[in-house]
Amino acid sequence: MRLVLLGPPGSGKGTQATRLKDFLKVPHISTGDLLRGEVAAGTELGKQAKAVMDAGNLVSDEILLGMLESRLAQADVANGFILDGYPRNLAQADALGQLLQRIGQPMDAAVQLEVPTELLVERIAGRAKAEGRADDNPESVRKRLQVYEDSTAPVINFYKQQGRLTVVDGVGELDEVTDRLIKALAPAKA
Ligand code: B4P
Repeated sequence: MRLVLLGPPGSGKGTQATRLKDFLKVPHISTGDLLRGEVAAGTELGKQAKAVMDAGNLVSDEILLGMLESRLAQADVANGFILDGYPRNLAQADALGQLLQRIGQPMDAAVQLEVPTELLVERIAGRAKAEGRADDNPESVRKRLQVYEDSTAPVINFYKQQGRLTVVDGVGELDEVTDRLIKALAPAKA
């Protein structure tokens, strides 16, 4: 199964991907986690990305595509993957389509987790308290939500127009949302 998980910051993409990977038996690839890994390791890429991420902006398409290409070249993605956090704009959606075609791994499903904005802000505020992530401060969160509206929402429409989008309600207990996702993915998994 090659799944692209879409949704605004705080919609539960990372949270649910962690759960779904056991069900689908494929790795969870989070571009946010890959970037945070680079920052933590103090690499040149991480140094470039940190300020951009902390401000709630998107890291350059070129860096992201390079990072994703090398991750998708690893052996564990042979049976598929859950992609979380990519694509985040139309250029990335286009690059992803070309990359998957080149490596012979076409996308099976694109799923959008839908959550109202007030709840997104509440969840991220909760994570800020619990984990202290550098980009979970109110100013950066406002920016991330704006970037989502401006750049990522068109990606949702792009997949919708292609008839490839499934929308799943992301409100509720973690198990409830996971169950909804599993039901929504059943046809693509079969
Ligand atoms: P990400 O790491 O993707 O961060 P995110 O959008 O906030 O989502 P995340 O997956 O972490 O959170 P989740 O919704 O699961 O990106 C961070 C930054 O990296 C970006 O701003 C950008 O700078 C950069 N970046 C990443 N990808 C990029 C790309 N492709 N191009 C350019 N730049 C890129 O969860 C949030 C919180 O909600 C958690 O605390 C969780 O516990 C809680 N939660 C989840 N589900 C819940 C539920 N059902 N009920 C209650 N709480 C819930």
